[in-house]
Amino acid sequence: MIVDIRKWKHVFKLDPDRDISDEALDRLCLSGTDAILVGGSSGVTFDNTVDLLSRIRQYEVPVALEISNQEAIVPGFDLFMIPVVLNADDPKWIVGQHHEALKEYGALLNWDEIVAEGYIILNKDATAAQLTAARTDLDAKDVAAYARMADKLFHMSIVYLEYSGTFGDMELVRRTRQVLENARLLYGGGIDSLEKAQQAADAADTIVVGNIIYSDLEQALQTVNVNFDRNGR
Ligand code: 1GP
Repeated sequence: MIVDIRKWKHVFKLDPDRDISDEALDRLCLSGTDAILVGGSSGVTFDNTVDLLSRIRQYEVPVALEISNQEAIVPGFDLFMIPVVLNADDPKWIVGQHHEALKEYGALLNWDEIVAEGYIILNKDATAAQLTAARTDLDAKDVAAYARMADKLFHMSIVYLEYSGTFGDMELVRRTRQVLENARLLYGGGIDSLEKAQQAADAADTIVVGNIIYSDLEQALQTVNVNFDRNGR
């Protein structure tokens, strides 16, 4: 399946390391979301990723893998998303892991199925922030500079503002989106209601809904009803 991420507005992110019932998965996959993104910051293995992929594959919804470790690269996804953490202090998360993976698999990859994501992690308490030693104390100008770096310097198709676990600063999200010319702005973090989904949708191009799936499925499903026509793109 050829996947066009430019059409994605709403995405559910599922963590292979967390349990989800068949019934919940059924409702998520049939919800009308644009895609399911599989990924997590810890405990992601080849086995739990294969298991989740095979369950999602019973549905027509596009499914992408956000690769966070080399051992959990599972073939068969529609798209592979590679985070490059622009504000990581540990270079392993900017180019180090990528270098290792390309040494191993570089000649085998189908580049049409791969996109780089310029990640900017902004919640200092998020597991991903700690893992990558991200510098999260950034103002709007800092974030804009990283966003332009991803968009104009590195020609990445995605800039991902990651507030995982907390709802972010929507004014900063809006301002960041304004500096992008080609890249799509994904926002993720703390969307736990339709109201917050709408605020994020008014500021970003695509919203990513994660944790609430596991704590309040009904609220998570509500977020699909967000209206994207209000943000002028
Ligand atoms: C996590 O950006 C996603 O990578 C979504 O964040 O889990 O806080 O919804 P939440």
